[in-house]
Amino acid sequence: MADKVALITGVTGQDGSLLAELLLDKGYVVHGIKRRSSSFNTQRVDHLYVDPHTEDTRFLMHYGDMTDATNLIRILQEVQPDEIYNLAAQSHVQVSFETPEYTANADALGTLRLLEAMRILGLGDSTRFYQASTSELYGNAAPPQSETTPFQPRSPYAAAKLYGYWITVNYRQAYGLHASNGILFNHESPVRGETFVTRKITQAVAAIAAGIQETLYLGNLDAKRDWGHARDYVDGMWRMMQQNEPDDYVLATGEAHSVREFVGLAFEVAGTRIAWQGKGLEEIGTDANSGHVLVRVDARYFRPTEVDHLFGDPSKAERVLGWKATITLREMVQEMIKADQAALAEG
Ligand code: NDP
Ligand code: GDR
Repeated sequence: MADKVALITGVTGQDGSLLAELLLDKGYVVHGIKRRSSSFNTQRVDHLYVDPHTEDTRFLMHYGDMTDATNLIRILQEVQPDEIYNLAAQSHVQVSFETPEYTANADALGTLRLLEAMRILGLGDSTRFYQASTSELYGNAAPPQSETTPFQPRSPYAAAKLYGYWITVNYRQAYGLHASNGILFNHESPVRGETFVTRKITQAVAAIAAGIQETLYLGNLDAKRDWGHARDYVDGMWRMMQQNEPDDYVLATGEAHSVREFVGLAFEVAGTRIAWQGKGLEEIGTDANSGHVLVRVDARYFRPTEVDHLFGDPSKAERVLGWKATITLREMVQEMIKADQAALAEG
């Protein structure tokens, strides 16, 4: 039997790069879509790339953009994938308040463009589709959130992803596509984007320990998230695509922590105990030994509407997919800080 062929949109992102590694390990031929950029944007996948002129490469990249339908149609026609993983998105919640129209174009209409491309090319019977849906869909809904919890999106990002979720469900119901939503809670890794809160914290902890940064500025310390490790989550995506029937699944750890707790854990892993004082914008986190102020609150990082408390109920994924988060929060924080310290040491 021929090797399976996967197409990953957003292959240069955190999840895209980790999923590409997983699928290559499983013997897939992996195609990825990357955006044209004036500077290099393929650092996360450069190690997977083999020069196609010299060796038999199983990892190929195509220029493309979720806002360009004809380009998506052409790539799908060329690649004829068995599985499509739609991971490309303007994925930053706070940035979506600044770029709501672009976010809707890439995240909502981009999903529609891919599904339509599958239909136009008659790939409905041969190609399976994964949509990167998100716990942000739940917004204000009380935790724990599961597949049956009603969505209450609280940002332009979440509203765009809501369309992506429902258009995926609609194409499954209307045209019988094997199209599934993974409703994934926050997942992180050493290759997490530097402006998401976990990586911002681990990079700062490494830099403060090395004496090259004094203070970490953050927004809402009270927000609670269910943080897992991205390696576990890309495995869950693949499992969804191996099911005979398409469906929607929550992937989560089932545990929530505040941003404040994450900060405390990250400093603790690096050998510093944080003592908290004050409230609101005046709150500070100090080194409990020296009294130095290491953490301050900055109003610029607050969002017009916040999602206060997310933690997921992954029991359906556990039951049907045999999936469970395997990496603990502490293990993940240790891995992230170690990687950030190593990067600093390399200069
Ligand atoms: P990243 O932000 O790390 O990666 C996003 C990817 O999408 C990058 O490859 C980016 O390219 C690409 N991209 C952005 N806009 C476009 C566009 N217009 N056309 C083509 N490609 C584009 O996100 P993650 O890897 O963390 O997340 C993957 C997906 O999962 C996203 O859809 C995200 O919304 C969703 N998600 C993520 C969760 C998480 O906790 N990580 C949780 C739930 C859902 P470039 O590298 O050039 O910027
Ligand atoms: P989130 O992740 O919005 O949950 O979206 P992010 O790490 O950006 O924020 C998590 C929480 O931390 C609070 N916070 C800060 N956030 C950032 N980025 N920077 C700060 O300085 C800061 N201070 C406090 C935020 O207010 C928020 O409550 C991520 C993305 O990957 C989405 O694409 C994905 O869909 C969801 O996770 C699930």
